[in-house]
Amino acid sequence: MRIRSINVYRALLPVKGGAYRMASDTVQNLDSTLVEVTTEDGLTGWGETCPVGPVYQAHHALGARAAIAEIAPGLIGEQTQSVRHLAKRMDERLTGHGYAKAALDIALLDIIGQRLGVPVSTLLGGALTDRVPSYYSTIVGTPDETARIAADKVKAGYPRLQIKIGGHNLEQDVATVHKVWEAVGFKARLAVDGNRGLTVVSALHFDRLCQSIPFVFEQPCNSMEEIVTLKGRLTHPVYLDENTEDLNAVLRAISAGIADGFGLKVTRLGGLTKMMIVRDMCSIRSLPHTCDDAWGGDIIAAACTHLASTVEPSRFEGAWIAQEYIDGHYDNTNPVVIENGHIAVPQRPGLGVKPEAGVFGAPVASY
Ligand code: 0XW
Ligand code: MG
Repeated sequence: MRIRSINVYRALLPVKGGAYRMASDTVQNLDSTLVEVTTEDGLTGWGETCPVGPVYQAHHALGARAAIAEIAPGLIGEQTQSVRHLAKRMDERLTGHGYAKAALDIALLDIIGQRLGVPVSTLLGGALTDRVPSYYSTIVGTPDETARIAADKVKAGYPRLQIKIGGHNLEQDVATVHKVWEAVGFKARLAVDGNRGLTVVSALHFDRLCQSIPFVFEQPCNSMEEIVTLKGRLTHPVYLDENTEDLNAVLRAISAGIADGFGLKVTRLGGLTKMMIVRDMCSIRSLPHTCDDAWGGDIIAAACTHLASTVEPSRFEGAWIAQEYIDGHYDNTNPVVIENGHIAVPQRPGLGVKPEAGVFGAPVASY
């Protein structure tokens, strides 16, 4: 069945609590782009891409919509049974911009799943579980407040915490991680995320001053080259996040042994189809990873959860979704929610989530 139309919508997602603070940027209001792809026989599939502001990585909301404007007209009339065909058509229209193509990739999988009567997780190779662990990500804050939040979130059932550091002084970062460790100890696995904010020098000092605390050190410095220079000099394992800009970057990080694991974002890698490849590359080298996106509502949360359910659980670091920071849902009948630090995998055909009629207002573009 062929694509009849593509509508593009915008959703503004104010950050619950006021602000989400990382070393690289503080964001207060996120601008999400949704695509609704309709086939000639009236099936609709949804996709979403929502950069966490324009600074976190080389993505921005207007860029996503401009890229979709280049691509979408060329998809009208195309067959929907092959994601590979759709990927080829998208690449013929626009080079790069995987984070925009990701929304269309997700929407197509939603359509195929509904047509076959299977959840998207089945199209991704099959779920290994019906409930995936999530992790809680704190914002850059004071040591005492961060430790209090960390303890609360462990009590709420999160098996893993990600503590944000960077963007202020070393003393505060060191104190934060020590206080969190005193508060939660081995009750949760810990990641410490620098969000590109540390120099090599400060990463080395921070690492040594926290030597006895077991955590993984996520994206300490800006570039993969800086992180290469840390190799052999750090106590803690290093995970890459923002530097995994595409499949080639992941391939380099794995083959050169630069990363011990990854914080992965579905849209940054170009969608679920590309994420499957990365999942399998990580599996070959037994590398742990997350399955997240930078931000977004129920559609992207469902996409992350479907993929997460297909990752070998012993190597899975959790699916981060923005639900804790967003008021309300696109689909109040089948919302994607975190309960006891875990997310139930949608079981209905396709993504298992359908935005309610009119929830985004009028489309901002139609093709
Ligand atoms: C914790 N996250 C998944 C949410 C924000 O997008 C930042 C990100 C990260 O790990 O850097
Ligand atoms: Mg990160």
